[in-house]
Amino acid sequence: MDYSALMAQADELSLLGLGKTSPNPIVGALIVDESGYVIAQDFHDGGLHAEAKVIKKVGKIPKGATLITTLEPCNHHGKTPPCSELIIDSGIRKVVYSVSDQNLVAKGGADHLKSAGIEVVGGVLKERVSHSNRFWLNKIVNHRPYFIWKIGMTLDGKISAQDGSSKWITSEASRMQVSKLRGQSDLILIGTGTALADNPSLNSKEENANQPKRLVMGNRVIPNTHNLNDGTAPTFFLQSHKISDLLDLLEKLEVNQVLVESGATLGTFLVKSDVVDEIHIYLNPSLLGTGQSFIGDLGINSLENRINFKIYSSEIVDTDLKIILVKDQ
Ligand code: AOF
Ligand code: ZN
Repeated sequence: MDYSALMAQADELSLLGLGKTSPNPIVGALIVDESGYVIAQDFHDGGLHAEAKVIKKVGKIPKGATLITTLEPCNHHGKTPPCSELIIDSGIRKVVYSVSDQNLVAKGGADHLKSAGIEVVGGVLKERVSHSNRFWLNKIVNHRPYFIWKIGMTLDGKISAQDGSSKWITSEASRMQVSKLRGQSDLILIGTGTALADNPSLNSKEENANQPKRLVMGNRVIPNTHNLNDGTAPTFFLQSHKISDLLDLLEKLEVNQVLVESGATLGTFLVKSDVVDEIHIYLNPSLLGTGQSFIGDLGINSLENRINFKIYSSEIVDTDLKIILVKDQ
């Protein structure tokens, strides 16, 4: 049986849960019959665990069926009973998973299944699935959410012109991608400067989109008439400039991932605070010369102290170049 192809399918499914599962992981699962034919597939969307959903879908498990799941089945009584027990009771004799569960309260599912005589294979497509679940996995390790900073800018790194105009620097296709990313996000963070200057809604324009929480950081007050107060998504105002206050609030809000759509002030502050894990740049090949730069003074005066990122991917999106950067550890 081609476990890699089946795991790739489970991974694709898991991505449908992005933006819906925090503080929990995204998980995709399949049940295949003896010949490898998929008889049920589902993903975690904040309710039942993915394994429980597929087992429920099949009902009576046929002999020789295998469970394929992107995450090692849990072994604890949390919001739901342990999936390990459910699997043992279901009659499934083989479990294939990708990423081990590092969550101290839930781990140990694989060993428990093995001790019940179930054949267990772990680590299939581990790198790919870990990347899909990087928000949750990072949170377990770093005890803070994963920050993605999205920037739409000109070739010379400007996010608005001298007269303040900024609509639009990037193509419509690029902005559609950002709209999709919003729908997959747990929370969108901006500063009061962007809130007052752009009056953004920060909504995803996708059909039936999940609308992420919104958080505005800074001391200035945002008038009631602004779009951020339109009630379309829970919105929070943090009147502070301290990173510890931000991280404390994000902890309370139980988010795995934050999409930063700020200007230079907040962006620079977050880079200096060493929390930016990933940057999505939409680079439009135009020049302004003057205007607002996407980043401010980082207090670096020598090349040897520069902050390095690695290129994860690059892609042409209509008129723009999209570059995804990750922190160079
Ligand atoms: C999920 N969905 O499909 C799987 C999870 O908060 P609880 O009780 O739902 O337990 C969450 C833990 O269960 C989670 O951190 C992870 O370790 C494990 N597996 N969680 O939300 C799922 N399979
Ligand atoms: Zn579970």
